[in-house]
Amino acid sequence: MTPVFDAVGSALLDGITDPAQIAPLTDSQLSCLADELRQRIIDVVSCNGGHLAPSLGVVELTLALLAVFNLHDDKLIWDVGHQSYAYKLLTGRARQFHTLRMLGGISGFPRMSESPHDHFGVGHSSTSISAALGMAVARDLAGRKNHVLAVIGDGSLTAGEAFEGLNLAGHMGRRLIVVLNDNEMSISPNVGALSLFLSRTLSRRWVRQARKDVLKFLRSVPRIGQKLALYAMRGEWSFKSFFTPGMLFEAFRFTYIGPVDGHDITALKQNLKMAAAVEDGPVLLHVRTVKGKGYPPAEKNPTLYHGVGPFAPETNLSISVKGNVPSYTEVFGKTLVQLAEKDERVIAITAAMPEGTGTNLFKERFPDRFVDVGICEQNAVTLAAGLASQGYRPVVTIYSTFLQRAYDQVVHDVCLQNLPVTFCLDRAGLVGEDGATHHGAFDIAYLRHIPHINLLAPRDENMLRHCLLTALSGNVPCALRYPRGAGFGVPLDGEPRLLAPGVGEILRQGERIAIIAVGNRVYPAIEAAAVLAEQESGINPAVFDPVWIKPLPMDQLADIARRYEYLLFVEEGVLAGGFSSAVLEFFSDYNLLRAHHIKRLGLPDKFMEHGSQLELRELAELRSANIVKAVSELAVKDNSNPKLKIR
Ligand SMILES: Cc1ncc(C[n+]2csc(CCOP(=O)(O)OP(=O)(O)O)c2C)c(N)n1
Repeated sequence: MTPVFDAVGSALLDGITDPAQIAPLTDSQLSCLADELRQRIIDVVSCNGGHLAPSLGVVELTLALLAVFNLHDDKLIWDVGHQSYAYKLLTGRARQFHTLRMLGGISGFPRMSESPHDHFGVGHSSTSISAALGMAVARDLAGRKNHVLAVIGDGSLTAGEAFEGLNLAGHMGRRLIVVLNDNEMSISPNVGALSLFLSRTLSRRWVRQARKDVLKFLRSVPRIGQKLALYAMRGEWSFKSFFTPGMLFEAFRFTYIGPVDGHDITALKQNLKMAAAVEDGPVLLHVRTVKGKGYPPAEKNPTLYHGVGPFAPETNLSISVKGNVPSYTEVFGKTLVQLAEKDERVIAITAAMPEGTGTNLFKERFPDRFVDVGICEQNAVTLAAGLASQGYRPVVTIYSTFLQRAYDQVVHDVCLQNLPVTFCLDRAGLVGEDGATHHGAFDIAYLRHIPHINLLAPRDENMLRHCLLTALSGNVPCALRYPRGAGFGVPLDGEPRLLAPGVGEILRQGERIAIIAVGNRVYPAIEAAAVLAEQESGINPAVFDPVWIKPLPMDQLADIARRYEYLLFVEEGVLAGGFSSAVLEFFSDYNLLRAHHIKRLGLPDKFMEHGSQLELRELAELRSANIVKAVSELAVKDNSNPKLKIR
């Protein structure tokens, strides 16, 4: 093994190419390494953006884990994986770390394909305990002895899947270590009864009082009272575990250890060793950390620094330069408040993302009509169904990728009963640097086949407002999909207006060629059409915005099929089962297909990786220049056929 360093004060981090180099380090060396890790994380995240506060909070925990466990043999799963930057730096990726989240660079989340030390791919929360249990069962079947660990945050612990994992792990009694990283935060402050149970308020104030009462009672027992009290005090540890979160985890048949200071490397190592020594069943080690630890602005405002764009660390202020154009999220958040002022039935629901979905405004204005369910997307959807069944107009505000979790609830609880729940799917399409786990690639495909649901794709932020009003005014389930980031900077009409169901808009008349573009691809299509029309080629495409993905604007589409021979579809979603596939099904069912020449642009049948949204759109051939090229190719292809020759 290469020695890590020879003198105190020299750079440790760059010498670490293998996690096995951590174990021999002294605690004071580890604490120097912690400083270096923090600095490197801040340096890189301030350039590339990323999950800053979560990663800073687990630096000591990561070092202690690597010091105690053998990552060549033991298995470690990070829940969500947004806190894994120190782990990446210590497991052979320090040299590539500057490429974090960049196209072709290392991912912002653990990926099995990226490193042999990423034992399980993550990005969506609360999977770690189930996956770890699976690995523990596999280990036992193979007669191996390695440890399996899951590190899960208190926010991620609110999800049903985490409890399903705990429940089964307790029942199966396998050897497994769950490390609970308790920082009292999800992205925003954690919610739910569980968070109160874990909180310091309960375990300090309440325990102190309970302890006093019990001792008073024991002392009052005639003759032996004093002895009983002494005995109880000696049994402090079990006493504490009875009245602290230990109660909960022990009910799940876990051995509970903690709480431990998550920034004290010595204590962490000791307690991890204790956990590793438990041979007869699962252990939960409760670690308390400070989110954003070591970078004061992030400690002060962990929500803002949970996930950031590039910023200047020395000024601590300029987190990503904001343009004048509002984001879809902002426009949505304001419009929802505006509409809720007039309709008391409107209730906003988020699954732990008030800031990300723009519902923080709503929360301030209508605290009684706002529900943050925690990271519980299924709960969000069925709760909405319950509200809708009682005459309310719940709006589930959620990222496209996270609604995947609640597919059955959308089908079974909402659509089957035709309940008027509105789903506002932010981050639909390519999200950029968060990559494969976070792209909203599948929503059209996983929603459009469900009976009763309506599905709208606004082309800009103004249209988003009309879509929202339309969804809230209907009597059926309705989903809107809109992308991450700034809108197109179009003027916003004073009042949102109702859209006629299943009616799209012809935005440009043309000849022989029609571009049918969905949502945020409409403007690039218009731009492409204008470029083409200016060229000598004589190509002059029409542009159609269907607005509605379901119900399809059938009359208009049928007309397009009759009038245009060349059809180009563009959508920022998977082609398989997506919008163009719906239109082609319709054309086929109604015998509308003639000798059309058709090309479809959309997301391919593979997971798109991370990179900027622009780069990824370029890769997926979804930008206006790609549209120009695709139309030209359609036309050129057909120029070989004199009968259909373009002018
Ligand atoms: C299923 C799912 N829903 C929402 C998210 C978005 N998300 C990422 S991290 C996070 C908070 C996690 O809180 P916690 O587990 O306590 O970790 P911390 O960030 O506090 O370290 C949320 C809501 C997600 N990754 N997965």
